[in-house]
Amino acid sequence: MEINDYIRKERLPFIWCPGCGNGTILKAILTAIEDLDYSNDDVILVSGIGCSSRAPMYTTFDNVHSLHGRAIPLATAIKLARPSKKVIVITGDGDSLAIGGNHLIHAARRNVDLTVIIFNNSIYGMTGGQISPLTPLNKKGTTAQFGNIENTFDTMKLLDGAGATYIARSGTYFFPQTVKYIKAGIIHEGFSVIEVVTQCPVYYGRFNKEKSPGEMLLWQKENMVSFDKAKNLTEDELLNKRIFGEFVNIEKESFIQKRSKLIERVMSDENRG
Ligand SMILES: Cc1ncc(C[n+]2csc(CCOP(=O)(O)OP(=O)(O)O)c2C)c(N)n1
Ligand code: SF4
Repeated sequence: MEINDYIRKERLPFIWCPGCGNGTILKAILTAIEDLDYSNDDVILVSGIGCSSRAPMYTTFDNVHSLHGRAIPLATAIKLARPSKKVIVITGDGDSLAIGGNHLIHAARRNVDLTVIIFNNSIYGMTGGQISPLTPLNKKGTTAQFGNIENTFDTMKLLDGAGATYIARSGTYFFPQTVKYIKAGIIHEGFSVIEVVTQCPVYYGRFNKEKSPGEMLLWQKENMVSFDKAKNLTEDELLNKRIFGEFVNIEKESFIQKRSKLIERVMSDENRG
């Protein structure tokens, strides 16, 4: 299938504002799925609530637009019921790390076979620019008009600590890398998360005087440092930079694999007496 075959054309135009990065990430997801040669029946997209969570509705896959923060438990249930399907969660930084943060860390701990794509625009877009757990220190939002005084999560460190077996960060400026990490995440057996830094010019950009979507993309070009390059930089040199690349890519028995073994054991003649 080709990328256009995955687009639900009757749902167009997108609700997204001009210059929003969400369309770029959706294209990266569909390019990855096209490269992997999956059909409509192979993939299920599950999202929460937010501008980013609208993405599945523009696709022809079976998809569920669920509740704010609750996409991961729903996706887990779908994966358990249909283990042969590739279940992909589409979520915002608020959806996944604020209200949905607990689900994210426990899915990582269990190594559930899901791929989670975090659209990180550093803000709550849909509800008007409130700060999220990924709004950088001192940056502004409607709930932090004099600058954010809260520290942010480092999603990569958080998920590494929680047990995720594939984690990567990219940005809308780095399209080929984004596709590459999404593909790697989808074929990975276990819990995979790809955080994609993206631009919300309407709320994040406007409040923070980042004038245009183009300038926001150039910010990524100049301030996102590759994982390998970052190893040779000091903490001071890395201040205010974001590192992109694959942070973790390990093999570990996944939740579905363990569950299959458990079912086999429980159903064995020995246990059934
Ligand atoms: C239980 C619940 N709480 C709050 C909301 C309101 N709400 C909808 S979207 C959203 C935040 C969206 O931000 P994010 O997840 O970062 O996605 P974005 O819109 O930036 O893509 C909030 C707070 C809701 N719909 N449901
Ligand atoms: S509010 Fe921001 S994240 Fe939402 S569609 Fe507009 S630019 Fe995109």
